[in-house]
Amino acid sequence: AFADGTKLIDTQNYIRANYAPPNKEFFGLAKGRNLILVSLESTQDFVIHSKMNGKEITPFLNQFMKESYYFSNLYHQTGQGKTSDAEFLVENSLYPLNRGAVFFTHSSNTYHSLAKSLQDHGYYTAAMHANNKSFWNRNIMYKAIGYQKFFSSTSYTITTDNSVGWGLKDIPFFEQSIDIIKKLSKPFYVKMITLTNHHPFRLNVEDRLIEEYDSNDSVVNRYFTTVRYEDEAIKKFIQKLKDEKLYDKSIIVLYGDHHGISENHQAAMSQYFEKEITPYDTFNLQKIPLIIHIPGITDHGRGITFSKVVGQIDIRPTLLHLMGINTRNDVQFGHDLLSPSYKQHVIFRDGRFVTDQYLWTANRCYLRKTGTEVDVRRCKPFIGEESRVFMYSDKIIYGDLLRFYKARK
Ligand code: GP9
Ligand code: MN
Repeated sequence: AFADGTKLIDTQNYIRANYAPPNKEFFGLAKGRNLILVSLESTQDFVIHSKMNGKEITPFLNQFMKESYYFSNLYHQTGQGKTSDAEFLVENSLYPLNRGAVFFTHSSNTYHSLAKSLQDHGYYTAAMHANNKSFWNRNIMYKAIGYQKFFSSTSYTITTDNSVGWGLKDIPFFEQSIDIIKKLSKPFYVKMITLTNHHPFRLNVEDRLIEEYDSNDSVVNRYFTTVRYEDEAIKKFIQKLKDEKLYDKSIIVLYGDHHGISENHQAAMSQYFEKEITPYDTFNLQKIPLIIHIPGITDHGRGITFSKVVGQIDIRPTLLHLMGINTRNDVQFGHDLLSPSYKQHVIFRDGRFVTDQYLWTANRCYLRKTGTEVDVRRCKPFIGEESRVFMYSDKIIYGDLLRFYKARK
């Protein structure tokens, strides 16, 4: 599929050899629907189905995921580019860079993004985020990703009353977004990014739907309240989609971008979990939720929780296949999570990895399911395997090699 194939032969061979064909049972289940993709700021998976002082932290999501495909072992793979790295992974199924943010360093590259694939199939594409448009260089990078329109802070009514912390609160963000969304030409793809659950997790008293946690760490204490608020915002948003008759014709996808509580908050976290936090636990705190909701398909008792070990890199092919779009010739490093040939092996820049059986971190090998530390030799066959994949992915970014890509029809 390359005009200048010489630069990419190894990479393409690697990608072809590892291609995971779609699962016939799932392929095209959301064909022709609007795609509403929501990036959930700093939302880790441990809050799901958990309680804090007896109260559910995500009561709405806990119900919603029963009516969805939910991936309970999905690890984020972001680096210094944080939210933007998550966006990059999801759009392109390429790995963000080892250092810096690819949104800044390679914003004039050609990408064959999710947005572009959908646009090729007749979709109108837009991104919505109530922050300054140049944050993370989005105003430039979004052109390369190919969103036809970026609704940033200037598209929203932002006042001191409806703001907190980083800006517009999530509830008014979704409310105002609905007015924009309902006017878009259909089918559409909108990528929305929440903001309230961002460090340092500030919230007005009237928006606190649960009490703060009671450790010595005010950041961790507040985190629970902003996650609870975000949950409420999503609940209201889904209701609005129903009110506006947008719900039935859409596929709604929610994913956490990266962790919100860093390793600097171990004491409060071990108080919360009532146990010492080991490197194994730290690794698993890198899990974020992925919820794929297809009205009429995944609801009415047909939701499925998938416990396979997966990564953010896999979201793009999974969504495209659900939407009935082939990715056989795409240059992507993720695999369709619903494919029968999906291989559980998630890699990270610092050499850590996790497979169905093992978890490798801090030069220790653990059994993934139990956290039992085992002889490093058990992990040996996988150690270092990631470097070749990152080399291929980086080569594409550094060489801007997708400019040679021509989609085969
Ligand atoms: C800012 C928001 C937060 O617009 O996406 O970015 P983060 O600090 O999480 O990367
Ligand atoms: Mn973020």
